[in-house]
Amino acid sequence: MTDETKGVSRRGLFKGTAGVAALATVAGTGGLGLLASARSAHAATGAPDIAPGQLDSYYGFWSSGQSGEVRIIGVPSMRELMRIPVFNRCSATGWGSTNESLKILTDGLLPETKAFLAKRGRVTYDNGDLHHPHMSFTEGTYDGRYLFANDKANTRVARIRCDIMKTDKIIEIPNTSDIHGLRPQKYPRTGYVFANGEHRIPLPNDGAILDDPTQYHSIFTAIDGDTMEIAWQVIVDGNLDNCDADYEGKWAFSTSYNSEEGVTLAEMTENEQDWVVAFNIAAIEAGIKAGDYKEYNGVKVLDGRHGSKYTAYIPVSNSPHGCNMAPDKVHLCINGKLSPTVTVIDVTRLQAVFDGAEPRYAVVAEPQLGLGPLHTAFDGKGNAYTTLFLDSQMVMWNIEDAVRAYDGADVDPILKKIDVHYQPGHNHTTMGETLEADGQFLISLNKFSKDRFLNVGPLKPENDQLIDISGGGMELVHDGPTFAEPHDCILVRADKVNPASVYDRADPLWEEARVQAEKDGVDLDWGADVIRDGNKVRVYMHSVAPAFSLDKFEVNQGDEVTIYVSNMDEVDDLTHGFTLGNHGIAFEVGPQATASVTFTADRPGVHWFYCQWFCHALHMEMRGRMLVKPVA
Ligand code: CUK
Ligand code: CUA
Repeated sequence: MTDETKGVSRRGLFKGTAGVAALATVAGTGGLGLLASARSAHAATGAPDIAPGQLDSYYGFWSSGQSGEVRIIGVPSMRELMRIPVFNRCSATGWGSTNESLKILTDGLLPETKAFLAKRGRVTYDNGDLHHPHMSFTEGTYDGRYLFANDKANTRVARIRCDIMKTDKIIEIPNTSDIHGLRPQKYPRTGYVFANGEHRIPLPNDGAILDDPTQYHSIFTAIDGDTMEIAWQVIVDGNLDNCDADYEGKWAFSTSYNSEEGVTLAEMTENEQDWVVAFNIAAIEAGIKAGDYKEYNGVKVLDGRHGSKYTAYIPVSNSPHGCNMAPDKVHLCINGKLSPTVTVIDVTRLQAVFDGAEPRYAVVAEPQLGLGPLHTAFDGKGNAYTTLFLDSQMVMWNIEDAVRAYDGADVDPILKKIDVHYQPGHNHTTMGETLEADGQFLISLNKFSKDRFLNVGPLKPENDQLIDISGGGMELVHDGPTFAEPHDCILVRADKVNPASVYDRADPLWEEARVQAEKDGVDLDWGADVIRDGNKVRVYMHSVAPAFSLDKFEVNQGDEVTIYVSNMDEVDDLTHGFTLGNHGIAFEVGPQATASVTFTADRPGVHWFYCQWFCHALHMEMRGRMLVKPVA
């Protein structure tokens, strides 16, 4: 296949020769023709110019912070492709009101949380604070199975199935408060999902200990990514912030601020130094086997405070933030935040530290990069890119040069700085947290957009900027406004992700509907049935554009009604919806999917239900009536 056949202009090709040459080395990985055209186009026009109908080369999975969802953004076009509801509610898809989504949103809650919510007339939380979406790994690279994400607000971890791009598990993490840093194990596979409890609380947090911060703890959690059950937890000193894992399956790391274990800002920033905690996975697993733990809420909790064989505390400057493992398998970058430095730890030296070496022995570089380093990304060619929050800059530097400078060589590791707009938090490179880091694009997730877009009032969007790094430098090529508030993203080569276009009728998502239909002797696929069971009524219908299989059904006022809708269209992109007027009920029914909702029919009268997903020329006619007979 030539670039001509991908629709790249000749002019663009000539202008983009450097990029095209670089691409030749990674060709055959799918969809890369686009990179050439995006790059050549921006050379001509100043922005990545993806032709209509042209596909992106990378899936970007974006967090959304306090919005509680995950967004899929095409890169390099920066087009928003989809939103995946996770901890939030979604008016379009019915996430949070269908039985299938409520099961996922409630099953993993702790009993005391369920009781707390029940007293407020609710079954689950309505909000979340999703910072860190990361894909499952096999042997150091993305495997396209799952995404995992944290909820800082309500101490939960979610899993998204990448075959259908829907959340399939949400669990609440006991014994800890406010899950922040989250990363999957990279090798040999995920495996564990590591999650940091940020805020220190008493254990147990039952009110027996209140204003005595010396008895608060932070806890590091390892979740089994296959079962979404908690494998073990480790109590640590200090606060936990961000985390990462190595490429050999030996270590996990967390940045830790507040070594003072204070509870006020002044107390938390008093010390000159905080630390990185290194977790020794093999030692922890042996400790679990040997029974060296206490059980809290059914979870095995090890003591990893200072002096334990499970952890090492490596001093770094006050209040480190980002924790990023380089794809060279050796260097772990700890971003200084309050210090202008990034501390580089050689993970091959960690065993020596566990064997008794002085902890700073593991530090092999500490370049001074600028003010407010928060996060670092990698190009797979030995360079690192660090966001400077206070300087509003991205700095590109060479890791080996930083190591040599730390050894006394007269070399400046800084290669280039560019302005970003404004105050960047996370950054990310294409495939940059995997062994397949390809050094094509860099994203800067900026916390402030200020004057970069039309003024939309006091609340302004964030600004996600795309930077082309393929030519060995940094060229800012795109501004992309986003709603509150991406903290982190990953950029996954398109061929790693292969979602289905229609559901499998055997999908476990609606297992309960399947079981109930069987009990009721009803065909879930093709049925058009109303089953009465005392004051419970189960309505089964299917949809084939442009009709539901029932155009009316009748229930009595006060009945508990469950409506099951199966979309039997087998056509790519033929989604139907089910909205029940004046009942606050609306949900998506994807092709070959079943979805259901349960409510009490306590409004006598005629209520129309309709399909809210434009599906056919007769979409407006795709509707029917629910007749609610008053009870005298
Ligand atoms: S944190 Cu937000 S900028 Cu939650 Cu990963 Cu650093
Ligand atoms: Cu079915 Cu609109």
